[in-house]
Amino acid sequence: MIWNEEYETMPREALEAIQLKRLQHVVERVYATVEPYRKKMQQAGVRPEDIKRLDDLRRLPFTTKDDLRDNYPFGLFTVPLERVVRVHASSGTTGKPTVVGYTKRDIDTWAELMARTLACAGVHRGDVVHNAYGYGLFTGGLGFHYGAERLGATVIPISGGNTKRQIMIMKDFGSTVLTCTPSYALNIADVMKQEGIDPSDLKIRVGVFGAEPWSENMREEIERKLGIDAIDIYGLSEIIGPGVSVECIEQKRGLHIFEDHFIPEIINPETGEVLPPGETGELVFTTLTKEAFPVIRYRTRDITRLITEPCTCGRTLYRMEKIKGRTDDMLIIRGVNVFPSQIEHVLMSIEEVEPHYQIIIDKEGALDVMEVQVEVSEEIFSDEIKVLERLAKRIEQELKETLAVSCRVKLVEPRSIQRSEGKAKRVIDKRKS
Ligand code: DLL
Repeated sequence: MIWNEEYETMPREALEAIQLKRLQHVVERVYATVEPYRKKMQQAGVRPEDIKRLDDLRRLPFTTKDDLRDNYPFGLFTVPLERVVRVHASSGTTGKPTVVGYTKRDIDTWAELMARTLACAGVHRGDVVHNAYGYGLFTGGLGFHYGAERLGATVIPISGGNTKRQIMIMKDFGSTVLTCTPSYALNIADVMKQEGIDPSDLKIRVGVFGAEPWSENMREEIERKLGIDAIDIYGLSEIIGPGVSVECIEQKRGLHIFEDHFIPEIINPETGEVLPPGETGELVFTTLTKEAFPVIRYRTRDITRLITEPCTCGRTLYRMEKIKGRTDDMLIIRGVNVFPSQIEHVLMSIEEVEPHYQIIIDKEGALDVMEVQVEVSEEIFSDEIKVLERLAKRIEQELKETLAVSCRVKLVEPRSIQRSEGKAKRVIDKRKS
């Protein structure tokens, strides 16, 4: 089902006309109300009236995470705090969190976008949505909650953690939709197996998973283990939270971006130059309708490409490919660029290993060394040492072929790698400490 037929299937020309009008409005507003935006625009020699065509967007300066930090906590809000009815924050691994604010109308927009998102993933009125995204400053829990309510589904606001209880509730309440991070979905599948629960005894039909990168192979693994359709959803706090883009159940290929609210651009992360459609680079977003916290050309650091070909689902909205990694995720191992997603892809294609892994980077003398720890099943772990060694060597070989750099593989006992209840921590870079 398409939640908002008018906007989601609009001819491109009409959509672009709306985008331009909204863009002009938001640029005027930040220029008039937010000092740091005005200053940056003045330095770049561009005024709101210079935005005459959509292409003029590229004349505006970028906004980065540092701009948000420099104006912590509320410095980039365009409205007084009395009009802000909610704040969220992104955790951030170091230092202060990034704070974002919503007016009443922003919350309403977000609920509409999340209703569209869920509908796009094949969720409908009458579904029972088991929402295991974390509630709190993280945007996942409440974002899904409001969207599912707007859709007319029944929400179970379970949040993350206490996996055995989650499974009991899913079973007893007849949940039909599971929403959580993909790593937590796998964790749930494993606990079900341990508890001797057959997923086919549950009514879960579809999962809407995001908030962290996951490979195609990981999707297959989740779909097989839980017997469901697994849909990818993308978003980030700075833009609105979840509800920026999502795959459609019809294709599961590429995530439709709600372009009447957000303009995507792909840039070369080194030069800042805008790349032509179809090329891979850093994703940049401008919000068109947010009131309290609009952002202009926000550099997400996420790497993807835009797909402009039409989709069979009927939506005219462009799609973005599944996120490949982040510019700041990229590991440089002895001068070679490595994305954790490439490692995941290889691991998930090897039948003998489990989908639980961690990447540990360290230095030995001047040399970077990378160790990939991955769990194997009980049966394999109790096999002869020789068998294990042979398997580790085989994985090392496959990783080397894909990554063009060698690494060590350590096969570890089942359940020895810490399980995630939210975003998984895959990489430990000891060179940084
Ligand atoms: O993770 C919002 C969200 C909640 C999205 C629930 C989807 C579902 P932040 O905590 O601000 O917001 O983290 C945003 O997470 O820049 C990406 O690097 C990563 N990310 C989010 N969704 C995906 C995805 C939420 N589907 C950051 N695939 C983003 C890959 C994702 N990475």
